[in-house]
Amino acid sequence: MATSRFRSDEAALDTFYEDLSDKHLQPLWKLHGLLTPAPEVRAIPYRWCADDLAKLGRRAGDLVPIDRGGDRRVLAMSNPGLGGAPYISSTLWAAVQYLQPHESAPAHRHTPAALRFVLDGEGVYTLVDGDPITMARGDLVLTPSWTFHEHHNPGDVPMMWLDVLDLPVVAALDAVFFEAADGPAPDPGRLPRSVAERRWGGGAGLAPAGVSDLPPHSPLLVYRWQDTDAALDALLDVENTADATIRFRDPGRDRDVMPTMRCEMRRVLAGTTTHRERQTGTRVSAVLDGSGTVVLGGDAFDLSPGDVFVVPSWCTHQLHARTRLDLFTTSDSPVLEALHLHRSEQVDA
Ligand code: GTQ
Ligand code: FE2
Repeated sequence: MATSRFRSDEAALDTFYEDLSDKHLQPLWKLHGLLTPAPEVRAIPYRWCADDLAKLGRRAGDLVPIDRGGDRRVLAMSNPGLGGAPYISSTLWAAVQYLQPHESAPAHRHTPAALRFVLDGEGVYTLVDGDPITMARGDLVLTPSWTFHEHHNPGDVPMMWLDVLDLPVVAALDAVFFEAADGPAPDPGRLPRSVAERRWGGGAGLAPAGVSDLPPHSPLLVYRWQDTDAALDALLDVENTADATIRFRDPGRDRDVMPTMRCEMRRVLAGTTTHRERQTGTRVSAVLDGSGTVVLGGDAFDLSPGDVFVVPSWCTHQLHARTRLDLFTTSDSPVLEALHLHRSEQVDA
């Protein structure tokens, strides 16, 4: 494809611009909007309603057998500002995945890392590098970069959950690899408890000593709602506050669960309005429980259980909890922090 051809009324300069174009060169003095005073973000603040996600997920379940639609029955949230790209922002993929009773999504692995957050239901299990992880409401499940994963629904009811991947980051770095596993998944039979969970989920602040071969992500692959819920209650109580956030940690090294994605759970008590803040990087949030409003930039969105919304980079966000609000948030903050590009500020009016 030819590069841009710039124009000038001055004959010599116009010829020069033509020659530049022939050689695929561009003059910076004709290029605008590259070094902006603040991020110019194409993604817009947006909310997907639980009701729409559930109804359309069910229809996908009825209309698209998992073999006809490819490996995974997934509906990607496409940010209206991104011109039709299947991304929720320039850095994150977010989607709902729907699995009918007795269906399986076959094993594969890819360099983009994924996480699942369960907004409702139970019964599905995921094998992560062969380790069986059961999934239930409020659980956070990790499928880190290049780990094999496959989802199975042995139960009698369909199940849907939220997927978030760092796919756009990995794609921008031209580092996407994908591999299907060969052969059918071995039937785990009676489902044992995850080995990772038994090794690393022993209790608060407890981790096995002398482990020298840690993976580049959290060795604990599932964070149970019961623990998150209790931690939030305790924190609200001890801080005597109406707004508390728990961060999911890698228990092996005390850092974010994966190199590219941070996960947090926030609880805001009824009647509370939070500080108005903004930061660089994308935040994807999902309402586990409660109702209220989120103000994103100049737009207010009602929130109900199961709703998903995106806060684009440097867009202000503020919550108002009508009833007690439990909000899961994942972000690309570890990437921004690693590159020293993280900025945040409180912008209370
Ligand atoms: O569950 O394996 O939303 O590979 C996108 C890509 C889910 C998955 C997505 C995937 C998966
Ligand atoms: Fe996958």
